[in-house]
Amino acid sequence: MKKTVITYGTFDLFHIGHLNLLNNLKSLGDELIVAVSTDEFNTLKGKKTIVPFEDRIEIVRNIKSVDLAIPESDWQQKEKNIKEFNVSIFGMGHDWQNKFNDLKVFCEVIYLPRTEDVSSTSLKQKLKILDRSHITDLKHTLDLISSIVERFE
Ligand code: C2G
Repeated sequence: MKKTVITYGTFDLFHIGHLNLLNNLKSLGDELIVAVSTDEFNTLKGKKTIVPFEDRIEIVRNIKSVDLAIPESDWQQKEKNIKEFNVSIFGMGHDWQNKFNDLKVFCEVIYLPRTEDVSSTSLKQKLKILDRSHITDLKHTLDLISSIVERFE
């Protein structure tokens, strides 16, 4: 019987942490389904994203390990998805450790190690430093420091 694995996430600024998780999950079964959080659901999660949903799901859809990508639009759809796709394994990164144990009545629930030192949040911070307005702020600060130094010369 085909072993289907499912996972859920935002997958903003798709990075190696996401790829490692998807590849690890696919290695546990024959088919991997990924539910990608819609922009509206991310607002519910209190999560701001850079990349719009249509692009995030299209990127995930084209990852070699992914067999099907579907929208994640609410917290309650997991049980329905597990039943409709006859899922054997529900998997997430361990930052969600024990948060979805209620699904154990429907399928195996696993939490895999996260990839260290990379996250959408850290990438956004790095991008922010490159942002023009940030450079303008830095220039103003330097001008202020220069004017202070001149007074003491
Ligand atoms: N992840 C990882 N290593 C990282 C970053 C993320 O293994 N360095 C994993 C997370 O643990 C998660 C998946 O990649 O299992 C997707 O991460 P996010 O896009 O941040 O997903 P999140 O916003 O946590 O949404 O209903 C569940 C939620 O939709 C999960």
